[in-house]
Amino acid sequence: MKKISLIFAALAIAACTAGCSQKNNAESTAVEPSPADMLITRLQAFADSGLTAFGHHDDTAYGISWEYAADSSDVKAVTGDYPAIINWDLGLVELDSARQLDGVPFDFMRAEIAKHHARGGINSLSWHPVNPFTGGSSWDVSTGATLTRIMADSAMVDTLAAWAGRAADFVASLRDADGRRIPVMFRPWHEHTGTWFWWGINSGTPEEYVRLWEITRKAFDDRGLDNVVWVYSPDKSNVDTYDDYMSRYPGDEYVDVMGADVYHFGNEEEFDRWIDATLGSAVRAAREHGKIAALSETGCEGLKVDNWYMQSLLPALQRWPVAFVTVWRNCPVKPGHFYVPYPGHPGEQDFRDFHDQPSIAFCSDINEDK
Ligand code: BMA
Repeated sequence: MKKISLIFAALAIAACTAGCSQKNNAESTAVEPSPADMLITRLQAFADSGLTAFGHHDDTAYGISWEYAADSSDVKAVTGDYPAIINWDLGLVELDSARQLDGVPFDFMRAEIAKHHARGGINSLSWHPVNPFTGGSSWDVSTGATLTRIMADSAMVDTLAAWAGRAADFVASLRDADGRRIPVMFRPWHEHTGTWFWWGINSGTPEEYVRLWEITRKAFDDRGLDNVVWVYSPDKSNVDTYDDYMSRYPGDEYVDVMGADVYHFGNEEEFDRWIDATLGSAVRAAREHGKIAALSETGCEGLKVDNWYMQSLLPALQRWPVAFVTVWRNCPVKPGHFYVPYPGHPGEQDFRDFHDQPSIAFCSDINEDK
């Protein structure tokens, strides 16, 4: 309850501020804020209230020992509540596939996004497109200077623009029961400071990376989309300083959220150092550029660290308060590939304790109808 009243107080202030500035403009007629603006206001209200919304990838699609079971969620099974944010991945949308790269049917995803929106939750999207030269996965870096080669080849640029258009068409198809566009966060070209994706740091110049954002954004703007909140998310790799974090920043006109992708590989000291360098830079960038900060991807695969949520994640969020945090998926078919405790896992109580923190928000905490 405490969490909800905090958010609503902040939302009321945000709404009043927007309303007041409009009244000062004699020419202005009452303009409905776009779905994207409303989501930004909501995220800003979390940040202003000292709340971090918790997110989980593919939460209602599958979990440990279940797949595509109506309204199921490992997070809900353990805490009694859905995550505030569900992330979905668009990989293979660019090829017009019926299922994304981990097998989730796009029709199912679209329906789940509408359901989560209806229950007051927030949806976000990542995208692992294939390598346009080989048709191999996002991790296929065999083509060397891939970004440089794409940008020097107008047919390839056209291919990428068409692919971004397919991602945009999917986003355009996200509608609530009244036919209104559902707001989503979109986090394209993520972890670009790493070397594992074909758009990574060794694949081209900063300018060529920024071109990717321009091509992508144009496809969305050409379709008149007004429901997208854009997230920039460097990985901790090759980010020691603020300048490293900002080195491939596409610009304020392209970004709403300053993210950071930082995983825990079992060493606390290392995790803390990465968090301070990368998430610390995201928080500073958000402050200096008037954006929202987030820990856009994190987790400890297989929860090999006892009490990871309370002992590692919570202290990181206390040092660097951000509007949201997202952990990766609970995969039923890759043994040990999970990031939240499931029923019967020894970390259940730790995760419930994390859920109960006054600074951490799950779905019912952010539902404005409650
Ligand atoms: C990775 C793993 C893979 C998956 C990919 C895209 O982190 O979870 O199994 O295919 O993300 O979702």
